[in-house]
Amino acid sequence: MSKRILLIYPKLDSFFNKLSLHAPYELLCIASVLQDEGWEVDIYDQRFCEPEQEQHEISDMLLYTKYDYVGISVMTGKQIKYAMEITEVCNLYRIPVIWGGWHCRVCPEHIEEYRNSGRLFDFVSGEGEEGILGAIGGVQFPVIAKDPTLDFVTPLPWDLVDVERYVNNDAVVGRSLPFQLGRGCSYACGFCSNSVAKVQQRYMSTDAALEEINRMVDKYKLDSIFLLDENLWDNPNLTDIMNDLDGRVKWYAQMRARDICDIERCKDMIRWGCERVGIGCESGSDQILKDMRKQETSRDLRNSNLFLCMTPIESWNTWIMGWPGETMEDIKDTVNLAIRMICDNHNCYHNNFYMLVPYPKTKAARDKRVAPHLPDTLEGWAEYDRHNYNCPWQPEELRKVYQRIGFSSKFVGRRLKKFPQTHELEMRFRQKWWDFDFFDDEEWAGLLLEGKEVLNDVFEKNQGR
Ligand code: B12
Ligand code: SF4
Repeated sequence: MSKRILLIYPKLDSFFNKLSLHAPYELLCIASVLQDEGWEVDIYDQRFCEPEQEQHEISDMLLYTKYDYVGISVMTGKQIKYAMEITEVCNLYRIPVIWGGWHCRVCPEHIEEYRNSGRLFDFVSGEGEEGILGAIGGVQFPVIAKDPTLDFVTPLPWDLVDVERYVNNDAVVGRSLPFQLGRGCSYACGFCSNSVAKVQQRYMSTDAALEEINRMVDKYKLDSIFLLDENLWDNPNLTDIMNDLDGRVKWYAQMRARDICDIERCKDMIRWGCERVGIGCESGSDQILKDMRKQETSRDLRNSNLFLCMTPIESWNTWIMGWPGETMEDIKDTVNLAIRMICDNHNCYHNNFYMLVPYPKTKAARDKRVAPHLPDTLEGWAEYDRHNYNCPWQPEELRKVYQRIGFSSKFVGRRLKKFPQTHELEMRFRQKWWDFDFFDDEEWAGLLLEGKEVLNDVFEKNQGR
């Protein structure tokens, strides 16, 4: 009789349950090698489950199918909480549970304690493919560890999930699925979990990548792929892969600003069908960028935007407010750069400005002003909500300004053109950004109210879209 395993992607926090339903790509990679070893695999994505059904749905699955193991993916934050709940249910059915994923990578000591308490069968603190085979078989698979490529995840068993649930993602145009050409990143930014997990860099071979992408595009009639790579330009096979695809499918990817400051590269990106890049700008202050170990300057950010301006490629930028030690001058530099970039490039958009969320063991989390505010247990990280952190390590006068920038960033530089009711307020907020005028309490109380009304209006009209 063949062996059977259930892989689970638990819920995220409520914001992400509604938006961005990226397919559980990590589970497909693991499923691929499990199938090669003769396992029957099912994948369950809890994000689709109605809140009142959470316990029942899992119970029903465990009751009606005889699973030998359950594997759960766990990122820092609410996913831990849901993973613990699921694990409790599995324990009732005496099914051994194995955890893997980013929280296991960055905080293995907490998970070890949890395992030692007898509630968890095992966990994997590195790449899951080899790790899970080791956990369930008690043997090592050096074949994967020694493979310098990522080819062992192919072919990805997309038929284990209902692809139609994921192809229409809010963040992309047309039918799209995620794909990863390579893992790891050679940088170590002070807010990024990569700097802690030190993921081994490995890349899919050109032939395997082409076969896999072409297969996905044909089978699922894709318009685009969403590349999950953390640092695309590290990949030595990129040019060959993209040249061969020759723009047959559009793509989206994260990129570093400095990597875009090259006219030939921009020409390639257009030819290769790049639609949009996500750029982690983080700050307009060179001092803060340096402290973050970004290895980029505000000049790189401005220049990359000017390069992109000559292309049809959109940029969706992210910014981080509240880095420990950030001053009012630093914030001013950031707001100034962000507003200039929108004026320089009509294809430049900014995501909401969020507060720094220090993830375990990163440079940000180890800062002595920040560390006392962070959890140090598994249960503590399970309640860690990126919306609750309002930089208690920063002075009150800055926190007020952060709040106002954060709120107005829902309008300034966003993709709200199709909502005329936002235009007037966007112009007013833009002027505030130009003037760095965030200090009048009474005026801002009014603006916040007006803004909330407009957003409610937009939100209501788009429900059920
Ligand atoms: C796509 C993505 C998302 C998607 C969801 C992913 C999904 N599957 O649906 C969305 C957009 C929703 C998302 C949201 C967030 N994300 Co995100 N996301 C990613 C991204 C870019 C790709 C994930 C992926 O599929 N990777 C490819 C797979 C193959 O690699 P992997 O995830 O590392 O998985 C391997 C191992 O971890 C392990 N593994 C994973 N699961 C399991 C399960 C078992 C049983 C086993 C044994 C092993 C195992 O094996 C896998 C294969 O080797 C990663 C960065 C990256 N490139 O990985 C960030 C990343 C995972 N996200 C991150 C963060 C911080 C967030 C947010 C908090 C962002 C934010 N600021 O709001 C939110 C989470 C909100 C919440 N907690 O509720 C961090 C995680 C940090 C951490 N300590 O947990 C990452 C690593 C980015 C970073 N470099 O900091 N994210
Ligand atoms: S370049 Fe991106 S993925 Fe790499 S360490 Fe910095 S933030 Fe993380």
